[in-house]
Amino acid sequence: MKVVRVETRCVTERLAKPIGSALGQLHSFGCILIFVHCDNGVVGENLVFALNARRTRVLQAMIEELGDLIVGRDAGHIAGFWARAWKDINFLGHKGVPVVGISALDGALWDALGKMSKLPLYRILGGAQDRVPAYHSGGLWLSSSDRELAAEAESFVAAGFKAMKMRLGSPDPATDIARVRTVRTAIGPHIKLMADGNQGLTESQAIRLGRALEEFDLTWFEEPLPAWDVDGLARVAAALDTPIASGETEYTRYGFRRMLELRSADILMPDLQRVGGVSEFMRVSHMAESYDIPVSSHLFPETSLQVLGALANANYLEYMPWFSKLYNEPIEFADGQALVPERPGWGFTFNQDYVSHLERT
Ligand code: SMN
Ligand code: MG
Repeated sequence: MKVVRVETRCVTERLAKPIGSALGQLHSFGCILIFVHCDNGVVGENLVFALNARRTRVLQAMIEELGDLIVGRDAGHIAGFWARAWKDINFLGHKGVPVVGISALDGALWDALGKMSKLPLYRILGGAQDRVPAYHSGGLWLSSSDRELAAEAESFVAAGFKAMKMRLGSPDPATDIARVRTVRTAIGPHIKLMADGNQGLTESQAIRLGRALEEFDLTWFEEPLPAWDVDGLARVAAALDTPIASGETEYTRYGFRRMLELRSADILMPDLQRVGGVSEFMRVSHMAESYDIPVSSHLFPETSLQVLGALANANYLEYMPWFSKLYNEPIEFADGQALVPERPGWGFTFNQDYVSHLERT
């Protein structure tokens, strides 16, 4: 099976209501859809995105530029592509946009391999489980009022979720503490609750806030510090009983190796588009296994699900409903767990009608 062509399509999705987070106001996201066409008719699909549709076309150009490394070659030689691309991006750098470009093509090649083999990716990748605990991440934003927080949290429980994540980052830490209390009171002691600092705190602020939040039995305290401060994060992790989760803004095995060596986090959260695709998500997760550290996915639930299904150290799938309309198939849940599809490849295919509709608007 040879690659004959790489196609990309750029669309913008608007959120029904703007969202407030420590990362700023979110009102839309720009997506690049990738289609890797092969000579036997198989098309491998994948998706990368940019918040607020900012610089989305830079990603598109990077993906198209890297396309020449796979066109005319065996689509199943994914590790070969990865190694060639790693050398090729040396001049531009081994983080950021070049790595997103590798991730985009890597994921599409894995989908093509699954479709050609008629197997879901989690089976090709080794297979650990066919369901993964999921937490709802599509709410409990900084922009939610206290009343909205409680109502959203209750609606997630009513929908069958047994875990959910809220955002921190209020100017006064007392407000963050009160908001966590509101959500914990609404859901009771048995539903798992995570909280995301979105890099908004200093080391001492994170330790103080983390200590004040210990009583709420958070499953994790996520990204309290700026992503580059992995040394500071290790000190925060050592100071708190609450587990620290981090890694959504980290790149490749080299970034994660440093986090593991420093013991910066108790849970790693690779993001398929930043880590380096399926190939690098697997490498990083296997490396984490050697430190007895679990991994949780970041965004991209439709694609991350197959990867977590292949990992014995997977703990949670982040369920974010943002991308669901782009796909023909919905994610299915049972008992708070996401079911890994037995369909080939990702098991999720783009809804071409909806994509064409977005292109026209
Ligand atoms: C997040 C991701 C994308 C936009 C805002 C916030 C967050 C998460 O860090 O973990 O979902
Ligand atoms: Mg986060």
